[in-house]
Amino acid sequence: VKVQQLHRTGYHFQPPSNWINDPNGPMYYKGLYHLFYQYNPKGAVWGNIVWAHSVSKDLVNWESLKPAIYPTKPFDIKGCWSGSATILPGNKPIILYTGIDSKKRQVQNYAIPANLSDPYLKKWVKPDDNPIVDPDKGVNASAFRDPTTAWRVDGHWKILVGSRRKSRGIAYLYRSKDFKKWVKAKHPLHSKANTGMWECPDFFPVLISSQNGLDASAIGKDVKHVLKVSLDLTRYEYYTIGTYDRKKDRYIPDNTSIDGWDGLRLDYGNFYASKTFYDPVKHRRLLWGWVNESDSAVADTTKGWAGIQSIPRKLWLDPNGKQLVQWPIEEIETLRRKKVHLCNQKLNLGDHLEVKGITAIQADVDVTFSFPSLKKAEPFDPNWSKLPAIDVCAQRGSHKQGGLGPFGLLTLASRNLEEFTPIFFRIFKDIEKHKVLLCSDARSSSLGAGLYKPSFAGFVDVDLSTNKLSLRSLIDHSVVESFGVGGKIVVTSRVYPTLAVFNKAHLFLFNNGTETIIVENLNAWSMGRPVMNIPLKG
Ligand code: DQQ
Repeated sequence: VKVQQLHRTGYHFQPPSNWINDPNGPMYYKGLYHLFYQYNPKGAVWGNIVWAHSVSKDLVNWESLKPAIYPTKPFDIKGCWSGSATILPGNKPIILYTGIDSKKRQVQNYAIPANLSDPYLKKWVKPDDNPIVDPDKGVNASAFRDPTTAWRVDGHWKILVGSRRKSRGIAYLYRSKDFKKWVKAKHPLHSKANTGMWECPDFFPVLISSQNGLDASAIGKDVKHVLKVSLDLTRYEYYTIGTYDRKKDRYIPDNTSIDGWDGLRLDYGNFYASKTFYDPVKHRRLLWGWVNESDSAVADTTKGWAGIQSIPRKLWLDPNGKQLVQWPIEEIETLRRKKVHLCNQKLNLGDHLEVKGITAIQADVDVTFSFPSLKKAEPFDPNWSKLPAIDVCAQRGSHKQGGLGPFGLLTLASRNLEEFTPIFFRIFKDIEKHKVLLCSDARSSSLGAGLYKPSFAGFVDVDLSTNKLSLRSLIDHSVVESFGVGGKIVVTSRVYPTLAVFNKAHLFLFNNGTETIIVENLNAWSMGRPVMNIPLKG
């Protein structure tokens, strides 16, 4: 299959061809960041899964190596599924991953580098004492996967394995002294009724009043914990902030957010099977997520590739302690090329203002809007409080005239707006306070047929006393990753324009509300192309 360039991303992580899904085992080792990922070497659909392997000095430019882990032994002969890396004392990386064994059971295996003096960690060994965790009698062997990075408490290593019992989602806890003999804890770390299979659990500490990250084993009074799971049922992820009781080995979510599928989301759009790791170089916790296609499998096969990884994001606890904040890694700014700047531009009802002079197909846009007051905010329909944000966005969209908003960006737009992906705010007046919706609405993104075009959206808890809202969007051919309010809300969309392609894509600012909006400050850059998975020489 000849790989189609149309819609291929310019600066998002992807291999030269074929299918990818979950990011696996991200880590830093001897000067290099390593990213592994679920990969089909044989085509652009899911199957034949191996751990592909890439390395980078800056998380922007990537070299690809040969697959690190692939089916060879009875304990993984039917597939090498997702997992995580842990750096053991003495700077020794170890990978835990799910093998599909010869009986099609899901088991947990380990792999270690063949040569610790090779910073590329090209060769991995899967010792014969695998698997190290078997599904016991009480565990569903076809729903038992995706081991986390291990953390250590009082000389004991701990990991989670995602699972379910009937429709209850479960994060099983295992303990080990030597990383080889693992014993299941009597109680799971956490579980929740009616959430279905928990894929790719992630469990990590965050600091209460710092943007710095922590190693998985960190403890202290100023530490909270985060539990994130990927829900197979809805294909969305949710997380809670909570307390980790190290004595009882239980996680207790705070009651500041819903512990369930309609709880907090890392991303209100297309983002799944995400995973964080601690970056010891810049003392930060970084997040990767799989951003899959929203086109048909037939189209994926035709174009010869499917799936990308998100831009890595730094993440930390919001000062209010109730949610996480995310921001694209600062390294991505090295790709910024030509810049345009706007300030104090008025947007009246119905205005479209083109942002000219950059490559709108591959851009980084950062904008702050202000408004004179909240008076004109449209009322919040009480019926909407039962609806997910995506449905509220579907009802109001970017077209329906509002009071305060909709205003924002029209990304990947054709000249005459036959196609555009609007990223916008709508502000509603509710009984006690205002509600702010950020929407990334793919419904108008393409004239093409057979596409999944959801009106992705989320509500964001924001202090409106400054009469300002900010938005940053990373636009890249068929993906728009949008960070609202300094990263308090993120929405990612995959879109496939037919007219707004290559140099025919445009970028506009718009306002469709009766209140005048001021573009206080806008910086937009053309984005360059990094080295993206060129095979390492030698
Ligand atoms: N993808 C992997 C599984 C995981 C799922 C298989 C999540 O390990 O549960 O490719 O996307």
